Amino acid sequence: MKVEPTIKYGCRAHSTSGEAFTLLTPGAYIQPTDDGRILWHILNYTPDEDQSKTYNAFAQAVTIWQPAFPSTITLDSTSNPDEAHIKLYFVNENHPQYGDIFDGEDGTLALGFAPVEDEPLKGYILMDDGENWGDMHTPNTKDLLTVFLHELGHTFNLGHESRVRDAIMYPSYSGEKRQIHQDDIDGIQSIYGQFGPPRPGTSQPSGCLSFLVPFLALFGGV
Ligand SMILES: [Ca+2]
Ligand SMILES: [Ca+2]
Ligand SMILES: [Zn+2]
Repeated sequence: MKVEPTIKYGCRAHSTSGEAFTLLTPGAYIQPTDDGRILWHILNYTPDEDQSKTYNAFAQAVTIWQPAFPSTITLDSTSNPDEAHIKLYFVNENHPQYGDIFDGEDGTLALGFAPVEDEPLKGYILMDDGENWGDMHTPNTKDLLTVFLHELGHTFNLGHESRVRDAIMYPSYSGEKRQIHQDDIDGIQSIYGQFGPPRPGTSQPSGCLSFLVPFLALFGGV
């Protein structure tokens, strides 16, 4: 019998029990550009892994999410952080603003922030560089792609899905997950189906209770 480590992602979401996917903030979504793009940008890199491998893992995570969206929306990279809806940022313990958010190895791995206007870190994925990151899960490394997939879900406004262990939005990390689940797709369709034809069998948004820790004391550019 496999014992799952008690490593948790650090999103600040609560879900009601017995529902399907949850949303971090009902009604919130990323407004695509006029030509239908949702843009992402990598602000910095971890010293743990080759930059190209980290970049490729993030690009792959985006590619895995893409089919969940209507065909009118394209997830695309940008070299301009100011226009990016989603920004990836690695935080080490000495960081002047965010150094106290994380907890070293294990515990919280990363934080993903919903696209809500009053959230200073909206669209940010903060990665705990107290972890040892890698391009696969090993006893000594945590898998970048798996965590990117999960945190991207939060930046799209998905909350946790505690009932479906194979969902990428399941709250705990227990090794590699390299795909998203129908439940994750249904969640994206409930948010972004407004931008294109919904897929057959798309669920309605579930009610959910969520809150974001505002990190107001940490507000500022990075
Ligand atoms: Ca940690
Ligand atoms: Ca590290
Ligand atoms: Zn999470």
